[in-house]
Amino acid sequence: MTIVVSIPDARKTQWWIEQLQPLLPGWTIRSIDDPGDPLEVAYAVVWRPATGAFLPFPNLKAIVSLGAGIDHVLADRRLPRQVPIIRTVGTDLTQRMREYVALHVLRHHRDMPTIAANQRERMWKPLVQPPATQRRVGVMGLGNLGGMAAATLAALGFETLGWSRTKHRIEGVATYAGDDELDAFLGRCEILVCLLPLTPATTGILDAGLFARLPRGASLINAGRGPHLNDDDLLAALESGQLSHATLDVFHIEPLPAEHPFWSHPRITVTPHIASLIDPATGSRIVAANIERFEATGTVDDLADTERGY
Ligand code: NDP
Ligand code: OXD
Repeated sequence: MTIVVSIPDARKTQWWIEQLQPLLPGWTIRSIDDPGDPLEVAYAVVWRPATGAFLPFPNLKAIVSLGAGIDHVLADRRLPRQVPIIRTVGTDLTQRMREYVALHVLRHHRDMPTIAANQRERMWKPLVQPPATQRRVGVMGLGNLGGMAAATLAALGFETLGWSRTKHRIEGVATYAGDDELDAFLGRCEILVCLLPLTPATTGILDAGLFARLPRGASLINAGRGPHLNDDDLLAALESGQLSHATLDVFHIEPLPAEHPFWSHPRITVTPHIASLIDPATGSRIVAANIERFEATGTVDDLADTERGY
């Protein structure tokens, strides 16, 4: 039986194949571009697969997303809807996201963008910020990543809030749930972190209406997905002073096109979708364990709910 790997970068595809093969000795692991007998293909391990990529494989048992998000798989209009999707999550992913969120929340909290701009002008201007205990930070999405990020911010001393679809309990975090509690949550967020999955309900959620409900001068960190954000609304909110700064890791089009205004905006920080990732060395162990468990039991903990979209 065969496992095919599909990643838009041939070198990375090869790297994953080399890491997975010794862990799954009973399987033949091949690139999706050279799958051998298509009837033998039982699993596809993928990141941003091409439209229709799975159609040649009628015996596919599951699709393994090489990431926490499954939006890149569901985006395929010709996806065989009955095939389960397994997310790849693990301690590397949560650890890296905790680091990214802590780094950028602290950077906004201590107004490092202004201090860096002052340095460029050789300007010695001490800025006094309140301690973290007097800074309110909100996290949208309290799943694997958002839940851990919120706990990390609370441990740093921030007054931490969290919002999700259903109610969560996290020590030291004031939690809100559903559309009814969104306004109460937003009204308190001086720094807002988006770690939502991309679904029809969350597409475009970071728009002018949402920004208007934040305290004036709030800042935004989006490490969820690019289409959560209305780009023009962000530029207008920065222009009006409703928002003071944004750090963006994800974009409608990736790589972010060279002519996009975000690149040169003085109050936008662009990072190239590196908030968190799973590398083949550790990720392959998680993928292999999930495939073995799925083979044995027909399910895994990291099974996505394709109806819900995450
Ligand atoms: P999870 O599926 O574990 O958690 C998703 C969270 O979002 C849950 O708390 C869920 O609520 C909440 N949520 C979903 N829909 C809504 C809604 N309509 N309203 C309110 N809350 C909602 O996901 P992860 O934490 O593992 O990952 C989150 C996302 O982070 C990924 O989907 C991906 O897009 C992004 N990501 C980005 C990376 C990067 O490097 N930039 C790296 C990895 C992931 P509930 O718990 O109630 O269901
Ligand atoms: C993911 C990502 O979904 O890296 O894991 O964006």
